[in-house]
Amino acid sequence: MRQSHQLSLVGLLLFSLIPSQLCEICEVSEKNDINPLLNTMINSKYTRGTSAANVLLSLKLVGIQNQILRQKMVKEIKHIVKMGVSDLSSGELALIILALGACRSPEETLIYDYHLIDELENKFQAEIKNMETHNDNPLTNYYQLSLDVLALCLFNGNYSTAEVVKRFNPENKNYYFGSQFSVDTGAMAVLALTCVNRSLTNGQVKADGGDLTKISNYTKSLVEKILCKKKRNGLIGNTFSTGEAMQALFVSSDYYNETEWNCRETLNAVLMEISRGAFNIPIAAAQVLPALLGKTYLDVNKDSSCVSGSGNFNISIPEPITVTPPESQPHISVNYSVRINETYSANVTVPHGSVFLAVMEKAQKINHTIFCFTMEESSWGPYITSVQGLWASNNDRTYWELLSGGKPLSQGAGSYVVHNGENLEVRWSTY
Ligand code: CBY
Repeated sequence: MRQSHQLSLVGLLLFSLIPSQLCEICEVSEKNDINPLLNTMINSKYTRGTSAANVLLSLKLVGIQNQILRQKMVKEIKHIVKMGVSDLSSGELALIILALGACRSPEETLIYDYHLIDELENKFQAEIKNMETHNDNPLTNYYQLSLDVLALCLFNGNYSTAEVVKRFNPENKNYYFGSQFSVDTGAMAVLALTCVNRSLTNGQVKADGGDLTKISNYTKSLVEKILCKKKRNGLIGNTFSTGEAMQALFVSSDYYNETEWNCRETLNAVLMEISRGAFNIPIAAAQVLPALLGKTYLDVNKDSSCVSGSGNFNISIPEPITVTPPESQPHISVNYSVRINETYSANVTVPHGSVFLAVMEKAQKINHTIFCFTMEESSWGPYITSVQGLWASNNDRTYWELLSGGKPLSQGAGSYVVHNGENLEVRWSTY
């Protein structure tokens, strides 16, 4: 064969390899891109409770060996476990188990010393019991029930496959908030169902063939629903659900066609959001990180995944936060309303750069009867539990929805920065 022919054959061969390689490699190549996420996790003063579990899980999965940060999170989790886990919700405990148990590290023993698997089995039972007595509504939500099944499945806890089949049908209302399919919830359910499917397939857990078929069908349908939520820019659901949607799609590639999802496009959209500073609270950074390095929560008991040599990330020293003295801050004014059946409104002036919560506090000062509210600290920041004495309830699927210009916000009251002239609202809603 002439040399030029040989060369062109080699060229052809290389060319034919490129597309398939491009499809498979969907991980950040420039490690600096994820530094803002690491800095958020490091610099945060308050990485409490579930947030600490999320951060530890994430660091372990991607193989970040920063001992100071890891020890800080382990200490926080240890403290919670020692105080007693009865006040934790089922999903909070499931996350703690995942974080402690990931990657065979010394803190794994806490799971067994404190019988955390038994505790989770009980909490999962309590969720099911509540569904039986309260019109199919769990104590918490299906995102947490999925975390429960995932942790029980990965750490050999007891759960009934029949119960999983009964509860996790994709048409179940608990996957929806209002008419909207919750991508976060669907993604977590796909991870849980994939774990159950794998246990059934390799004989670890016994079940009849019908259950396996149903679990496969559910997974397929959930994956379809997730892919339907893909936006033009590549995000799936919104900024904060995309990382978990990616994890779900990584483990379920048998259920969709290569042409249905361009992982690179989604990855680039997330990188864009990182550069915009969107993941500026520890839990948001922790939830998106594993997917960016091709990891999923199903890798927690895979030895190989946790020592991925990603140890030498360039983690920079925290930059001092510059605080502008309050006097020099210009003020902005917004319209704030509380809507139950009637709408109660007020014009509220707050310093430039204030968050939604500051508006609510200011309004409360103006008129306590109309604008009084209560909140609870959650891993995502303050969650508004009541306004005007009217309380949100999981049993009734009621909550206080936050809106701007009539559109629901994708951030909570402690994170959303308000703008001059904006029409903000808290609305009594059902989901
Ligand atoms: N985590 C949980 O239990 C929460 C699960 C979750 C699906 C979660 C989103 C996803 C996640 N990754 O953690 C979730 N939200 C739920 C279940 C709920 C419901 C809570 C009640 C229940 N049954 O447990 C409910 C009421 C439907 C809900 N979320 C309300 C809200 C609004 C809160 C307003 C308030 N009263 O304070 C709000 C602000 C939406 C709105 N416009 O009113 C909201 N949620 C948002 C924005 C979010 C996202 C937070 C993003 C951010 N940067 O702050 C979210 C990530 C999350 C937390 N909710 Co909910 C979804 C998203 O945008 N992708 C497990 C536990 C162990 O940690």
